[in-house]
Amino acid sequence: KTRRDFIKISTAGAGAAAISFKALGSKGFGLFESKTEGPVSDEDLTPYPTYCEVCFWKCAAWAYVDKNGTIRKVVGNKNDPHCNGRLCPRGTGGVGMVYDEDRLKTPLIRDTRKDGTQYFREATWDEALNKVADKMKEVKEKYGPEAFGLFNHGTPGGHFHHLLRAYGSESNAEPAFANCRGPRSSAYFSTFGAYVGSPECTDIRDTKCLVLIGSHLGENMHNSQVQEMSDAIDNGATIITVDPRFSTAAAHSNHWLPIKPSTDIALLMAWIHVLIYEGLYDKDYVEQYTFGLDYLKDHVKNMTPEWAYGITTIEPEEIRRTARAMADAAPAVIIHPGRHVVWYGDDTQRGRAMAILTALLGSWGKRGGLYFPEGVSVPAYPHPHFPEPKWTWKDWNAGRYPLATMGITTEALKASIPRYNYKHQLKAWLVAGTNLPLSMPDKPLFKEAADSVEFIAVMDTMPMDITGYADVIFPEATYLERYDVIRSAANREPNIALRMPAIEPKYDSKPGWWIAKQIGERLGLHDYFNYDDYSEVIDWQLKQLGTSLEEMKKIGVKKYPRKTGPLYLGDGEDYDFNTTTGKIELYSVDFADHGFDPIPNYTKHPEPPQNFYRLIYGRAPMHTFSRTSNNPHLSDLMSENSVWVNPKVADLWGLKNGQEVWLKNQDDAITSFPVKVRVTERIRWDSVYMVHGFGHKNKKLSRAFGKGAADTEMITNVAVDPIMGGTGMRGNFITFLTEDPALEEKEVKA
Ligand code: MGD
Ligand code: SF4
Repeated sequence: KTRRDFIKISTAGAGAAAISFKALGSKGFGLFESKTEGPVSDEDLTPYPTYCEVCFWKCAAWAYVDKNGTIRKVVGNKNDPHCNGRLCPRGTGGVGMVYDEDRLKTPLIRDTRKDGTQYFREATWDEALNKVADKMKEVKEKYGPEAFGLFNHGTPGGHFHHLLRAYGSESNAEPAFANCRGPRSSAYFSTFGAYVGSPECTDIRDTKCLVLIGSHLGENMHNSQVQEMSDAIDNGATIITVDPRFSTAAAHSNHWLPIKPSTDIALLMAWIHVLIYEGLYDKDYVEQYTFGLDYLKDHVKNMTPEWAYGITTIEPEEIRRTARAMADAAPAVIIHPGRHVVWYGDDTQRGRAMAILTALLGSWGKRGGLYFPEGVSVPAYPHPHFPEPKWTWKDWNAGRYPLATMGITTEALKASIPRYNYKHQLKAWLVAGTNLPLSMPDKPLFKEAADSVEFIAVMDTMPMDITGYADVIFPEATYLERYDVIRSAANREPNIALRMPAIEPKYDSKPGWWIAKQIGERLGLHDYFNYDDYSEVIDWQLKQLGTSLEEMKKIGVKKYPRKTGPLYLGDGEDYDFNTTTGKIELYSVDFADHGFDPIPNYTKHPEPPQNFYRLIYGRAPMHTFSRTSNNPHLSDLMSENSVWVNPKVADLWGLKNGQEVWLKNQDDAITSFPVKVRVTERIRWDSVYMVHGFGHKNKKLSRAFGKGAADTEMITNVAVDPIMGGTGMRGNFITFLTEDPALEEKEVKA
């Protein structure tokens, strides 16, 4: 028994009335109707501007509300470059987050019954806020404010980040860095002195050749990117997809390279070899803008397609053909930088290889390649300087991972466990908008950390698995019920988008900004929260940007002229890159200084033992991570995941389509739930594939509980990237159990 038992939320006497809300023609994602009302026309609806929170593309949208205060539909804002007026299925179904009857409805506090069992009881806001504020005061006195850590993701996390900084801590980490795009940031920054950002600055609409390396656009649904890809296909662009699985993108490709997993760097280096040794690279561009061609040429001398064939299983001629196709299209060619890129622990180096290839093709800063994005800088609402913490997340790393630019989640976990003996330890957590049990690899590490800290407060909209570890739970209002930070992501045209409430928060939920402010006030931090309503902050910011809340309520999105110059480099134009040499670094001076390979090398990774298969995982177009699995509309489209198994392997094991199996990994971890087999040629025989985000363990998620299996449970081996601390997750191998392991255990005991 642990200090903090995982509680499957069931409150004494929670039970708010079930909502009579039903999707009309649920597959169509047209209009959602409540049971008691018939269809309405647009004239009877009031539109409110928002931007979507179902994934992090943040498409701007209009939420249409009827006279009874029900949101009838959410549609894309036509003026928004993230969506061009069209939302993806998840965005349209986002309204299901509001009307999900499983939502968190009141603040909850962990309590212990007379018999010692723990449970959550309903609490008033005052009681819950006081409890968190008191704990923050106590931690500050006992250990210093730095010992209070924050795990955050998405916009809600931003408000808590502000609170934490005002309180004196910068001990925060979000999965979006170390579990997602961190290696890409380090790779592109060290090569070009710039980031690719989100939305990525890929000029897909004008490209002639799109190279996808483990990026399954189409299944990995990022709205405008997928729209542009579909236009590029219509315009006859060459699509090259490198994936051990025949993905949706592969099905639309001219070339599908079913690479042996974990060998991508060898393929990339062979492509670089062909471009250089066949003289196909952009000589003027490389001469003018890059540093280190001679080193690179020497480095890849023996990295021939024949060499790569032995590693990747891709035919040498196919490697040459595809390299030539890229060169033919250059500079209108995109080596897509990918997004969730933490695979094998050498991911920054793989990113570097992709960036170097991009440079040789002369496509950075070129039409149809990667453009120069520009964003709007939103001024901070005036507040006193944040206090200087004595230590920050950087100190957990103790000199390791020198290129980490954000807190590393696994380091935050280790800093929470006394036996790791970190000099700077975390004693308590705030968790905002991240479901750590399903997003963190190495579940035993997460559990030990959660059990070690003295206190956990979670702010979520749903009773996700993470809430079972909390001492205090704050029910946040969903994105359609609250004001939030102004969206200002960089794009071709600088732009901003407003999120305002379309309806009042349901139940006793409150917006994240309000919760953060209330805690701040209790800690005597009023000057950092010097407003009554967040709309005042937004209005002030908008006025600095030459508009107002009043105007933005009518338009939702505002575009601004560019100030930083054109989207693309002019021919032969002088350009100073923000790197050590001022050039695009084919040879990274920074990496050499830190003792890392200045030019990427292929290293061999462990292979599956006999009877085991490499676990690879990805996304489905109707779901985002674990956050959407219980959404009534999206679960209606896909309610569980399956495990893709090659027919040869299925034969060997006697597995049939639709049969339920449990998965067991190399460390004897077993999935909590069975998962259905999908027998398909679309996956290589040495690997299996699953969609991430299923296998929820909290019974309060009435649709998602026990549906499918969690890939995360199988990811106990993490290959850490020494450059920036990324958590490589694809070095895990699974085998099949065809009998219920729990039954087996019972039989043994009997
Ligand atoms: P989700 O699983 O979607 O994302 O990991 P997470 O950030 O944990 O969980 C989001 C949580 O936020 C949910 O609990 C949801 O209910 C809550 N939430 C949603 N909307 C709101 C809101 O408005 N307010 C509040 N307070 N809460 C809200 C994502 C992370 O996972 C990322 S970025 C990547 S790329 C990795 N992907 C990945 C993978 O592909 N496979 C495996 N095995 N692990 C992965 N981990 C990483
Ligand atoms: Fe929402 Fe889809 Fe846009 Fe993501 S891509 S923000 S889910 S509409």
